[in-house]
Amino acid sequence: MKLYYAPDTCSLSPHIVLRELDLPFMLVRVDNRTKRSADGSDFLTINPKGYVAALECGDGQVLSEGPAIVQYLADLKPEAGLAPPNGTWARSRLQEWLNFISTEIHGGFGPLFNRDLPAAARLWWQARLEKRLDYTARELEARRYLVEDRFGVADAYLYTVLRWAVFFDIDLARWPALAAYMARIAQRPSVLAALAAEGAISGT
Ligand SMILES: N[C@@H](CCC(=O)N[C@@H](CS)C(=O)NCC(=O)O)C(=O)O
Repeated sequence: MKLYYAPDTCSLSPHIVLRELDLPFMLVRVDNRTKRSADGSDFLTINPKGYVAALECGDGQVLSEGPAIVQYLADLKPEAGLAPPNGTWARSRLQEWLNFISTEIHGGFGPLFNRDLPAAARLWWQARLEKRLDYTARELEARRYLVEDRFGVADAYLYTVLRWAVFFDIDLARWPALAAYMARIAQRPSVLAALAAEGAISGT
């Protein structure tokens, strides 16, 4: 398998999952500005949507959309327990979290990356995002991980997007449960190895 990634982006989530599962894979870095891949390919021929992550699955199939990729990977090795079995209540709970992280947190950070965003709009988006963080922190006051209280693919994704807080001076220490969660996940060997391999630059 080949994971197309860019440092400090959402592709860290499937990267962590690949390492958690100890699956064989190659990393291919994408320049998000030029849409060229480090292996020389035009990334738009790999993922016409033009964004990471994309997973080339080895049979010519390319899967995009982080929440789909991490579930695909987890289902390759169900015994690792990174996602509950399909058809169970816990799997629906996982999908609820993945969708929330994708639309409300990942999508909530999105406009903040726009340097031309007017200040009033920036404040509005940041306040909205912080409400989502309030909710997430309340959930994590009661448990260590998002689903079934064991590390899983939703945690890889939440960790990945919460790392972006540092770019916008959003201090996660305001939410002790989130700060503790980030510190806990940052210690995982899969996370340390993925960050080192990507040469990631942000703080957490
Ligand atoms: N819906 C996609 C969004 C992926 C996404 O936002 N990728 C960003 C990095 S976090 C990207 O590569 N952006 C480059 C661009 O849009 O040109 C997913 O969940 O995988």
